[in-house]
Amino acid sequence: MYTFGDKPIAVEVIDGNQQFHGAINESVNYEDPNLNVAIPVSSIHGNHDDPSSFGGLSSLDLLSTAGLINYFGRWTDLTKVEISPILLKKGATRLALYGLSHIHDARLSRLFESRKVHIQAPSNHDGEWFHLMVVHQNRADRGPKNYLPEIALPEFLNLIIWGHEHDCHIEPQFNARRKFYVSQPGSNYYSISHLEPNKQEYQKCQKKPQPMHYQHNQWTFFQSLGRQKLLKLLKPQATY
Ligand SMILES: [Mn+2]
Repeated sequence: MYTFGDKPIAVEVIDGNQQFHGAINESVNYEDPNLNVAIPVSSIHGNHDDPSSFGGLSSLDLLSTAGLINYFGRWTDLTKVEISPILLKKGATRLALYGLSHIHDARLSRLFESRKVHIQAPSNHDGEWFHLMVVHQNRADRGPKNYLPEIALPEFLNLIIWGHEHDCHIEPQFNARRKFYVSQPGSNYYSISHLEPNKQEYQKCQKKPQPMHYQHNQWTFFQSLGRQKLLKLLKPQATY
C-alpha cells in the first residue's frame, strides 16, 4: 500500500544487492525503471512463509515478483550461510542491515556448531555503521539445538530485531555478554492461552517502537482440550 508513489526515496542503497540473491526475483524494486517506489521495503521470511512448498516458493517470492518488497536473507544452499549486509545511507546515518530468513532451529544450530555461519561486517566502506540484524528463530531456550542463542551472534551488531516469538519485548533488551540490544516485537495478535490470565501481552507497534495494549475486540483465545473434554464435545454426534 505504501510501497509505490511519487515520494522520493530518502534512503540511498550503497551496496548489498547480493543479499537478494536466492529469491526467485533477484532484482530490487527501487532499481526497476518500470516501478515507482516511494518506500523500499525489505523482508526476510519466517517459518510460516518459508520456501518449502512446491518449487521452493515463498509467499514473499510472490510479493517480491510483484515489485512490492525486496526479499533478502534467504539461503538455498544450506551447507553454509554467509551473511553480508545491505548498506543504506540516509543523510549522515549509515545502516548495515543483516538478514537471516528462518532456517529450522536444529539445522541452524548444526550450521553454527560446524562453524558454517559467517556474518561479515562491511570491510571496505569507511565510516561509522549502525549494525542491525533481523532474524526469525526461537529465542527462548526450548532445549538443545531448538533455539538460536543470542551469544551465537557477533558482538559487532548493535541491534537485533527478533521475530517469531509471540511475547512482546519491544523495548530493546541489553545483552551484557555480546553488548548488543535485542528488540522482540512479538505477535501481532493476542495469542496468550487462557491458562496464563495474568500474563501481559501487547500489540506490536505499527510505527514507533513502543508497546500498545490490545483492544479487547482484537483478542483471540486458545483453549487446550483434554481427551475427556474432547470426547464430551463429540458425544452428541456419536450415533454408534
Ligand atoms: Mn514464526
